Amino acid sequence: MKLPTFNFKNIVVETDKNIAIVSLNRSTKRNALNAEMIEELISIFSAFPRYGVKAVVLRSEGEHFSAGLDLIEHLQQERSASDFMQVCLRWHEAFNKIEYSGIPVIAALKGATIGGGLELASAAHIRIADQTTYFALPEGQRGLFTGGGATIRVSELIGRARMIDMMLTGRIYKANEALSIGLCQYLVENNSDASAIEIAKAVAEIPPLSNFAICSTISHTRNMSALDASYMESFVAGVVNTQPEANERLKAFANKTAVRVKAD
Ligand code: 1HE
Repeated sequence: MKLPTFNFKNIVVETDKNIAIVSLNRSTKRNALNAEMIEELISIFSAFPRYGVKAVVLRSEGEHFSAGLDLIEHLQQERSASDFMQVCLRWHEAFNKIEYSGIPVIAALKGATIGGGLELASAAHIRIADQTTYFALPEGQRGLFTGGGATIRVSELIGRARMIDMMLTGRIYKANEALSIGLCQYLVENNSDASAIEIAKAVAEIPPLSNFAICSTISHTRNMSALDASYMESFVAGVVNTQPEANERLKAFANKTAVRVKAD
């Protein structure tokens, strides 16, 4: 798989076979998300499906995943309410591209995963933390409010009460506790990057149609009635579960050549 050369200033994109590795590359500013970086994320996540990317690792340079909204840019731009609404629409565009892309995105988290950084992480399909990772929503302390989809995604991950508590009190969740409340699904000793790459390579082996269904259908059902969601599920399953790749895998199961699902 070959991607064209992109002239990004705030992110770096590399490939490893059929997976792409997107690194936030603004560590001197603790990977704070400025408007330009959001545009770059929109561009790259829009491009991935065209180049056959099978899975994505989203990681950061430096010690912190992301310190959230670029507070200095926000201050200096003297934005009006409608200016900031437009900013939020671009954040939503970027993060929806990630969540609804149909391509699995694995986030490798470390250090500060704060505010908009947590909003970005929560758009990924799998979050891996290491022992340095911590999560916070200091919006209240800064006199701000979340604008990148946290009201939907973070509240879904941990529940409304915990999210409101984080925003009101500035409560910090360190890695262990974060794992137990669902802010991340994996906690590794060190180097969440290596674990994310390993998982990305494994999920890249899943048929693309299955990945497309897993990494978009479940998100789409959030806005549907149970009746409509089950109808859509049957529709998607009708297409996915009759694909030739499924047939091959089921034949392997029948021939006893496929791996068995065992706990030990
Ligand atoms: C930044 C930002 C930023 C660092 N915007 N420039 N987010 C926050 O409230 C978190 C703000 N940041 C911090 O609390 C700390 O910077 C960290 C805990 C992440 C890291 O601390 P430290 O001691 O390693 O770094 P530092 O000295 O605070 O910052 C290093 C540089 O990064 C410094 O720039 P410099 O030019 O003076 O060297 C900082 O200004 C810069 N920097 N964080 C801009 N966030 C859509 S709405 C979303 C709303 C939110 O995201 S609210 C959460 C905001």
